[in-house]
Amino acid sequence: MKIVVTGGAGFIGGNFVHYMINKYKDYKIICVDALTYAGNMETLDSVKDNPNFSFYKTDIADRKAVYEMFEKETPDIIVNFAAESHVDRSIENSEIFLKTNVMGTQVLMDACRKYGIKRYHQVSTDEVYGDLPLDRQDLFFTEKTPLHTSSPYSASKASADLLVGAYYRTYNLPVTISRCSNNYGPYHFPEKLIPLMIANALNDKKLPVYGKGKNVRDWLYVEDHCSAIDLIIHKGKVGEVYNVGGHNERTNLEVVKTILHELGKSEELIKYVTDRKGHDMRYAIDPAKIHNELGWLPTITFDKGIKNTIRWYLDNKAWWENIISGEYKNCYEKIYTNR
Ligand code: NAD
Ligand code: TDX
Repeated sequence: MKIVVTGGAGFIGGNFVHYMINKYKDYKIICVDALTYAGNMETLDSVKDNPNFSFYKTDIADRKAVYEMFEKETPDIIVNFAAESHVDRSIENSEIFLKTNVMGTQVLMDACRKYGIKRYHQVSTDEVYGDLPLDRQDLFFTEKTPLHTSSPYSASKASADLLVGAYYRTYNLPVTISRCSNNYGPYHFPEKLIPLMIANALNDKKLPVYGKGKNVRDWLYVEDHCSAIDLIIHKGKVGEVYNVGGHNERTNLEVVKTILHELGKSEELIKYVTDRKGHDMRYAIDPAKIHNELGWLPTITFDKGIKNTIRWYLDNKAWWENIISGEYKNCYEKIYTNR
């Protein structure tokens, strides 16, 4: 089996590459990644010399390059992780989000139509459903919840999902879509809540909590997301959407305080800053479908996962210190100074 993993030098794609290489010794994993600010070859250090792994530095929106890769590799399955993924950046400027997340998806699916494919899998997000109110704990996102987006990022992901559905209906392209809740774990780029708070706490820098910190996210350890996608590409039904989540809801403040507690740091490091524009209040996934139909269940509790994650950031300082001391520094200043 030959599987193309786009965005494999990023957080979830990188974890998925490791997961698949370790689990399927006879599969060929082909990583396609443009190496944007979020892509990092160091994430692929341990697999880069594996004979079952190859790497293309390619933009998924570059039709010529994508077609060439298809001609050379004749893949069986595409798993599309490649995306601009940070909500705050999409609020600053959404242009690249539309190009990569929507047009990149189109190019990949056109290549699938032209060269033939067993499965095109789109890695989507729970953010396409919008948000839920804090005072309705009985409500969850199901696969039937209407798309209702808030940020330019989520609008671009929802647009891509609609296009994937259109290619299934119109051209019979064998597609599946997964919509997962917030991931955390190793190799998470330190602009996102959990790694940013770990890095700042370790450096005794202020921890910028948006608004009052009451927004709720539904956290899933990244390896559990990888196992869900593995099941969907092998056993999922073509044309279907699968929600992925583990009922691990936490307010942002709870998450930040847990990190401070685990690191033995003072809560005085918390700094409440101006809220994110259009900030979604609560995400909460109902994973009943993937559980009932494919037998998927998460295996790592939040308590265990956050400990693993903090341990990983302590043991792999070079990986993230390289990032926060480089070009990303300017972006951090832009988002957080005078906020
Ligand atoms: P990330 O930002 O860490 O990684 C994205 C990767 O895609 C990077 O390696 C980057 O270089 C690459 N990339 C960006 N533009 C590209 C392009 N035009 N061509 C080729 N490669 C390109 O993102 P992530 O957090 O790993 O998210 C991966 C996917 O999962 C995204 O599609 C995201 O929408 C989705 N998702 C993320 C989460 C989460 O909590 N992080 C949750 C649900 C869904
Ligand atoms: O400095 C911060 N302070 C803060 O309070 C940052 C970076 C975030 N936050 C808040 C905003 C959110 O309520 O923490 C929460 C999580 O923020 P992010 O880590 O930026 O994630 P989120 O906006 O929830 O989106 C993530 O999950 C869904 C991913 O980045 C998306 O790619 C994915 O689709």
